[in-house]
Amino acid sequence: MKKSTQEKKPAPVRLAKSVRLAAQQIMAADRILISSHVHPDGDTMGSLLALGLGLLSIDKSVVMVSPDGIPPRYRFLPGSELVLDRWEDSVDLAVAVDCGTLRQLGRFGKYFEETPKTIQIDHHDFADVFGRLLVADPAAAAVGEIIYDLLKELDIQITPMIATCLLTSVIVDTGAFRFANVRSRTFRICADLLDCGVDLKYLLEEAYWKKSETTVRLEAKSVQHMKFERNGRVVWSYVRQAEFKRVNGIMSDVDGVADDLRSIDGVKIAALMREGADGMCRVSLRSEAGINVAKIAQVFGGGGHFNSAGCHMKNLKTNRDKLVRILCSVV
Ligand SMILES: [Mn+2]
Repeated sequence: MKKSTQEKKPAPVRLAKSVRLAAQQIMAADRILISSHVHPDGDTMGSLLALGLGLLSIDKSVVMVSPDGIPPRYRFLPGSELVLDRWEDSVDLAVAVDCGTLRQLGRFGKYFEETPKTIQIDHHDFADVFGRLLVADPAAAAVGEIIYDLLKELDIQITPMIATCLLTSVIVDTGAFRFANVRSRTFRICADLLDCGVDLKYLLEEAYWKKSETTVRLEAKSVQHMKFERNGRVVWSYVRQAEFKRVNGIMSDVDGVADDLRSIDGVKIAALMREGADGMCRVSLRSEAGINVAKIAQVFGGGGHFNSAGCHMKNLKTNRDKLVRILCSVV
């Protein structure tokens, strides 16, 4: 999830303090579980791996988990082969990266209810607090920026592998530095990461440019299905489960489509609905400055950022009409 153009008041003291507390809890823990969110994106994957590899480098016992595994497009990330999608043993500290709600942790949510110490590292504007320690910075373009601070606090050396994970997190959540969430500190952190030895050309190719043929075929479907409302101010589209199946595709293949829809001249709100195998539908919302789509996502039990949010819906027929009506009412 990404983007926000809302004015934000950073709280540097509180943030620095929570980063310090997180570092203390990490150093005191024997076995640490770090989890990404369901439907993982580059921010949650890069943050998970950067923190996991960092802690392994100082000989901490770490379990890296991702409830939905690793999408093929992020398997180039260093350490991705260490990430598990199942884990049952207990741990004494659980850390969630880039998760705005407990539900986003899927099957690993139970660790955040059962483990005595839990840390939620997040940058969503509209999030639930479920971690006993919250390390949140809504001004951070990506959670990778907060992980960078945490690694510095832990005095962990940022190796080229760790830097690659962190830079991926920032590149993906800023749409390769195109979104309004980019701040001067984003560039400062990225400049430092480049100095740590990242191969930027390779990384941009892997994390940003490269698309599978399946992705392009599914993007074509989403273009075919576009519906414009309110004189082109609202656009919505969908990809059916049968269409995913026909090209052997998965939901993450069309991660970029919601942003593409929003980039159409005149569009103020864009919605993309992806139908899952279980009949559940995943909705991604994007908006231009001034329109809070996280609030709309919350109506359906979701959340996210001011200009980039998402939710899940059952009963697509009824809910789709309701969603489109709400989208049309705010522009
Ligand atoms: Mn994020």
